Amino acid sequence: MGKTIIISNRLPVQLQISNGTITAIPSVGGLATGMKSVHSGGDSLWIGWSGLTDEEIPKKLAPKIDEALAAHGSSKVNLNAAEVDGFYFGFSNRTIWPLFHYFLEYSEFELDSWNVYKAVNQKFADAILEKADDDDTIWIHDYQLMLVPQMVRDQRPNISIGFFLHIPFPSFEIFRTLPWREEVLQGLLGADLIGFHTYDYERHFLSSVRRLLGMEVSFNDIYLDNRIIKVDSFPMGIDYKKFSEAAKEHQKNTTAQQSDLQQRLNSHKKSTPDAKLILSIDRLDYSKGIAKRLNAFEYFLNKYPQYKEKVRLIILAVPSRSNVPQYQLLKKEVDELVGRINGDFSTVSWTPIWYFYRSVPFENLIDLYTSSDIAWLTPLRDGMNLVAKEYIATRTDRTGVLILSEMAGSANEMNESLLINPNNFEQIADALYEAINMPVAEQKSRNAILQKRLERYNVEKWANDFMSSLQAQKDRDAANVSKRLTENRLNAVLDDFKKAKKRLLFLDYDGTLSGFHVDPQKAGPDKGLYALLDALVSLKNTDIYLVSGRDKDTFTKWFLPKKYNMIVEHGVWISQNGEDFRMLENVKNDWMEKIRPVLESFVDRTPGSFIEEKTYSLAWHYRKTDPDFGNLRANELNTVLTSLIANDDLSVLNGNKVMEIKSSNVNKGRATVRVLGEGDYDFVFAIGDDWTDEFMFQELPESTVTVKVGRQKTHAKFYIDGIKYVRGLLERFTE
Ligand code: GDG
Repeated sequence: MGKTIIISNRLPVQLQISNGTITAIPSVGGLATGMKSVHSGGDSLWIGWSGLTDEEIPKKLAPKIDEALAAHGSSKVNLNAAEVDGFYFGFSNRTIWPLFHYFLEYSEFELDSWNVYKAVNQKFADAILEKADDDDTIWIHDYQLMLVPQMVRDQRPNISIGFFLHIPFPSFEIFRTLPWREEVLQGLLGADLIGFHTYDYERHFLSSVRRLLGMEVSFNDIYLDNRIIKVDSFPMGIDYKKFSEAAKEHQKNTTAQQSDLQQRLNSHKKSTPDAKLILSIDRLDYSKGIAKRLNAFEYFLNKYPQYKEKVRLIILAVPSRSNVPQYQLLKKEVDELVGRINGDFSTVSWTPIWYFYRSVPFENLIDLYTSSDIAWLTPLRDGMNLVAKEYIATRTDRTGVLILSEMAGSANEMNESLLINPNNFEQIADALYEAINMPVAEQKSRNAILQKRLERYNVEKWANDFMSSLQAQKDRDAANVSKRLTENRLNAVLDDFKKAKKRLLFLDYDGTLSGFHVDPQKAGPDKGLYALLDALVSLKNTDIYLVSGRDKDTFTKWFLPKKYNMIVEHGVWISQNGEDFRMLENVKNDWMEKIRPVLESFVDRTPGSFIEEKTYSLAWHYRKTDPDFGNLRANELNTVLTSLIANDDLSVLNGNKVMEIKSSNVNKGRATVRVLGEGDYDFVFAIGDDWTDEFMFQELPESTVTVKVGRQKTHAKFYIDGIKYVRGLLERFTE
């Protein structure tokens, strides 16, 4: 078993330099805790930035820092101030963060910061490569490092890589505005497993992969030439025990043991026993909806004036990214709003909002959670929102009401809270009213369900689930490898080929000898392909057949002058030794009159699709359509055709982005078997990539060497990774 390497922008350790000495203090954040089970013992390493730029680290201390970090199983990536600026404050936080949180108007598309982002991602990748062995497992975290998976994959093709995104993945319509969208997707696709908090983010990502890269996606698998990538959702949990235990301990504190903050909260509660404390905690970030929340609070006070002096809103806004302009503006806006609302509503004995702009120690966090009657969290977008989960975990007597924005990932798992749309002030005001008046029994029954779920699916379970899924992906890959046409297996095939007295090779054309083009007429043979086929055809005692679903006119033009043997239209026509095509199967085409108008109606209603008319079949192509829409229409067409052709001897072939209607007694399997019967062959080989080639793989005799191009499910004996390996393979026969 190899080791585990975790990579995140920041290390789970805080460095402090004072009086020339270094201390490394482990951070207490959710991620660090969650990874405990993964990052423990001597067989794991955490790589990240220490939080200090090169300029801030005195030269003399550098080796000491490495030592101090090593003691915590950590290793640092060095970044200078310019790198931190372009990579972190620049591309990560001025481009990706706003874009992925749907703040399109805040997203800056600066080439310079993109270049720094790329360079710094390469630094992280290099740091991994320096430490990684082939059997290690790499887990890369978050939006700052989206290019790292592919950078590592380039150098270590077989290493196991997982990636988890902690923020939302936006809808394709948003993501497509990024100038470097393809590069970002390609970067992520270096991973074997890509994890998101919710199914929505997962499906947005898959949709972008299909639409922008044109890749094949089946359920939550992405098919690459030589790998299958799994995409899944893993909703991150919290360290439940830590919060619930801290709350229990907190209750046992004597007055003397209580914090200053707790004593103040207590005296406030004592003076106004029936007043409710409403709490909100977030980093001061525009995605968290703090300004809107303040406006909504004002709206509530106007709509339900009876609650003046009966509620108090505590806002803890934790300073964050304060050198990004939007955050400075937000700070100003929030300061002003708090000032204005307090000015408008305060009385001699009441200030409606207590506003803290700072971060507080964990102890105070627990004071706030346990003292507040209501937690009110209204992010406009939030990957998950752990504060919501932490509040519930600290409510050991099960009282308390959570009002949560449905735009937070955690809303998916917290249905028992009061879910609101953060833009709907009317709804929010009513939710506050409901929370204030919710009977204790109802609070308890809601929280009981929430607590049970949070306790079970805690952060440790989350991390373990991700790691087991990554392991399963590795195992699945290993199982698949058993069918790969490896060098050893190929050598055995070539041996049989050489020994054979008479050989027969069937070669599919599109997707095997030639790549797919949006316009099928452009996928004609190139010089290299002619040269390869000439070499194969000139082999002694060897018959080569091109086997295709294409129409005979196209193949006549491309290949008849070369006198290659050809089977076209799935087996309707055959041409041997340069003779004109003759019919291999007796088929009719009188059914076409009935089917053509149906296909035409689908072309009319499906932009980008078209009909290809062959002598004995009709094909509806939809490669150029919107992928979702095309699939939807293909399903629809399938249903329509199935009922239409029930009494005819016709069948529908579902190929790669094409549906073809033709006589049932025509297929590549039947045609190749007939050709096989014409000679005394003792070596037979067939290669193809799509569904229609499966007929060959199934119907040719067991002794045939059948090869699938790509990793999809197949009846072939072997597979090769992708079309780019086909010609190299066929060349081996000519050596
Ligand atoms: C990102 C995504 C996703 C806050 N103030 C103090 C303090 N905290 C702690 C909370 C909580 C954490 O910080 C905040 O986590 P969130 O999940 O709410 O939000 P982000 O920081 O934006 O995190 C988010 C998360 O990644 C995980 O994937 O959920 O959507 O944006 O744990 O307790 N802790 C202390 N003092 C404070 O003043 N000690």
